Amino acid sequence: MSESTHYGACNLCEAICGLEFRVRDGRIVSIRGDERDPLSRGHICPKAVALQDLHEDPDRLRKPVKRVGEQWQEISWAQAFTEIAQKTAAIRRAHGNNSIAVYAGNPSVHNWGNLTHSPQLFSPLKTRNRYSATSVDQLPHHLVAMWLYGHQLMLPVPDIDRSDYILMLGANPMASNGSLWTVPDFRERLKALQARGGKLVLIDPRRTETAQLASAHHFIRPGSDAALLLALLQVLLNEHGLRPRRLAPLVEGLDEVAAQLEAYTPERAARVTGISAEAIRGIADELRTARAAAVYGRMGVSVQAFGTVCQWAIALLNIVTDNLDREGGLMFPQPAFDLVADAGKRGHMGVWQSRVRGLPEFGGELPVAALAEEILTPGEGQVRALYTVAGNPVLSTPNGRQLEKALAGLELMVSIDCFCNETTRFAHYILPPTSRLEHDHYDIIFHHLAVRNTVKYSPAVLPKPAGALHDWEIFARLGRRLRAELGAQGSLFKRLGNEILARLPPHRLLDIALRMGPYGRKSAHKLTLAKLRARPEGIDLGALRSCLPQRLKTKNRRIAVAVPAVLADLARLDAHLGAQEAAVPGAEELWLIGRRHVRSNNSWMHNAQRLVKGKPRHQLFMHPQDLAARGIADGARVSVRSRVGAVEVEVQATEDIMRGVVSLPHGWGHARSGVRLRIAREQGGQSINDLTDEQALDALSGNAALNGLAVRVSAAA
Ligand SMILES: Nc1nc2c(c(=O)[nH]1)N[C@H]1C(S)=C(S)[C@@H](COP(=O)(O)OP(=O)(O)OC[C@H]3O[C@@H](n4cnc5c(=O)[nH]c(N)nc54)[C@H](O)[C@@H]3O)O[C@H]1N2
Ligand SMILES: Nc1nc2c(c(=O)[nH]1)N[C@H]1C(S)=C(S)[C@@H](COP(=O)(O)OP(=O)(O)OC[C@H]3O[C@@H](n4cnc5c(=O)[nH]c(N)nc54)[C@H](O)[C@@H]3O)O[C@H]1N2
Ligand code: SF4
Ligand SMILES: [Mo]
Repeated sequence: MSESTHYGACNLCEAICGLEFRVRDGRIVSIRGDERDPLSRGHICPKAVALQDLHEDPDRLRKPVKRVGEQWQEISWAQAFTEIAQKTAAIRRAHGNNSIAVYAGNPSVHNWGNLTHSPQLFSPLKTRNRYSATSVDQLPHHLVAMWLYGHQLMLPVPDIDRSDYILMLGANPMASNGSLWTVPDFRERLKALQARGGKLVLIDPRRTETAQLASAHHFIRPGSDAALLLALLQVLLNEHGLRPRRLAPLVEGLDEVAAQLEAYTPERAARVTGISAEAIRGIADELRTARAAAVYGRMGVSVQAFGTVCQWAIALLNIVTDNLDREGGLMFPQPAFDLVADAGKRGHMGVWQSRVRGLPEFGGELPVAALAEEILTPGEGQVRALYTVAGNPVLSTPNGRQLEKALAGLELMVSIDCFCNETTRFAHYILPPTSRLEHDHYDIIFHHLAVRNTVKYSPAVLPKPAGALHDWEIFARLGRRLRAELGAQGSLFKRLGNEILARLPPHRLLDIALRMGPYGRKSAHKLTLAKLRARPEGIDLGALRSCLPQRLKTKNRRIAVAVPAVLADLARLDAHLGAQEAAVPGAEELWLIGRRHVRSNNSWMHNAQRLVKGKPRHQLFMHPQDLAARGIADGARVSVRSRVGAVEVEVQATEDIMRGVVSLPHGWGHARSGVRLRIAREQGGQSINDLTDEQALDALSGNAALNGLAVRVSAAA
């Protein structure tokens, strides 16, 4: 009997918790939190043990498969790569570069091989039809970061461990474990904040798991946060005449903003948000007087019709109160593998538009709400082939039924994915990578968002099976075949560079990046991969430090807050607020919002028995008075209808949701034909994205407005 212990980081969500794995005879026998991890300090959630379930899942694909009619045939990698490369090249020759689209899903940012090697596959395609989960998620954050700080990845995080006051909107870290805020063990950090006499004030249409711990919670009508945030800014800028002192040399345009916000009074905000003017002035006072405060907002305020205005206003609140780049306020992490140093990835917008609706690209990607119409609408540039990587857009993007129709008509669809799920069942080829336990990991993204600067390399826990390929190897090999098929591209040096990069495994790139990085050979740390290997629990690089003047990437090295595009969007906001003022809560139309649960992760972890056991968690939450008004009983089946579709679900009465609001989690609805997820299929539930509307966008960014959708609910027939 052989037994061994391994250490690593969990890469299921953004918290990157340190784990300890015990392995006996090639099988996992336990997964526990690693108390020595300097960031997570032993914290884990129930999903960590599901890493074993994912690995052992009999439904997980281990070999490439090709769809022949209704059947899936196992084929060799060589056959898969040859056929895919030939078919892709033929489609491109016949219909041009943009006839091939790419969609990258959420795990792409959690799997470092995708980050280092996906350009091998996608750059040679030269397509403008690139999509990802970013445009159903955090796009407004990138846009605001690019405008204010000059780099799309300059996303400051609340320095919770030293803060005294956090105003949080539309986030539920008790379920999500933090987002664009790597904050493992949020509960303990919050308790410590409260023990110091600090406060967490939460704004959410639902009394969430986080609300239960908050010092104060205010219900808000979905989609009205911009009115609240602008009123807070208005009170601080105009009623108090507040201007930052410490940040003054860096900031320009505040007077212009102040003048534009005169009309956003707390009284007006009260009428649309449901939060009293007195409470709004109270929050402004608390923000103004707290020793160190942070304003933070996530999915609820990003993925709604005014996501960008909200994120801009949040950034400005932190600037006006002098809390940006300050201990206990909002700080910029400084990771060892530092992408902000990469001048090439600063971000750009509107360099091209989508063909059908004219939506702007951001950072080289188009809004995914436009993907289905780009496939379905005939004409030059119509999408005929699609690659999906680590994504399940049928369940994750608005109007999933429309996307299903589109996928069914593709000439070629290739999915790099471990499961045959709601999306990949439409593929002609599924290319499955190794499991998360079979490859090594370094978190390239989330150290940029972490509440402490730390660094950690996680070697593979289990050996790679014979014949299996990692994600990065699939990208590298298929990319090489494709380049050959498309004809050699670029200069000799460019081709040489490609060949070298394709052969270098991610860990070799990491070693180079560490040496070149801020803790590398020019620093006292002298980080190398070897040093990381010797310290598998991770290395502490210290608390977050003020760094804004050096890190700022804008051309004039200042923060120009009066962003013209945002100020221009206020007219759209005014029209929306007018309509919302007139709305009667709980009348015919209800506002639909989403939710997350700690035992679930987007759409793809419902095949783990350990996570789905117990009573179902996908009911529609609805206020008892809204139910009574419709003569519907708690627990009944109801029909929920929107402009694009209808679903039938079970309803659960709860006073933890605001009147006029209903909530349904996303990622459910697995019982579709051809889905090969035996446990998930049995779970019931419907996809909220069969209701969400591909036309409902934050017009400024192109991000989908998934929260705050108007729906009607009635007893099921
Ligand atoms: N367990 C678990 N963890 C996860 C995930 C998961 O699926 N499960 N997903 C991961 C991913 S991909 C992400 S992006 C993060 C997301 O992380 P969070 O944003 O923290 O998670 P959500 O639960 O989506 O929180 C959004 C909150 O916004 C509220 N809300 C909805 N509409 C509005 C509105 O108009 N205004 C306001 N103020 N609030 C509103 C909702 O009630 C909800 O509580 O979580 C990550 N972590
Ligand atoms: N209505 C509504 N819709 C939402 C949201 C919401 O709050 N409400 N949240 C949105 C958010 S924040 C996000 S991030 C998106 C997520 O949207 P997606 O990224 O499209 O969906 P996921 O459910 O994360 O699907 C992940 C896929 O990756 C595969 N996979 C897992 N690990 C790996 C790996 O290591 N390699 C490869 N190649 N494949 C892997 C899984 O099998 C699965 O098919 O959903 C969005 N959709
Ligand atoms: S919170 Fe859970 S899923 Fe997220 S990294 Fe930690 S253990 Fe993994
Ligand atoms: Mo996300």
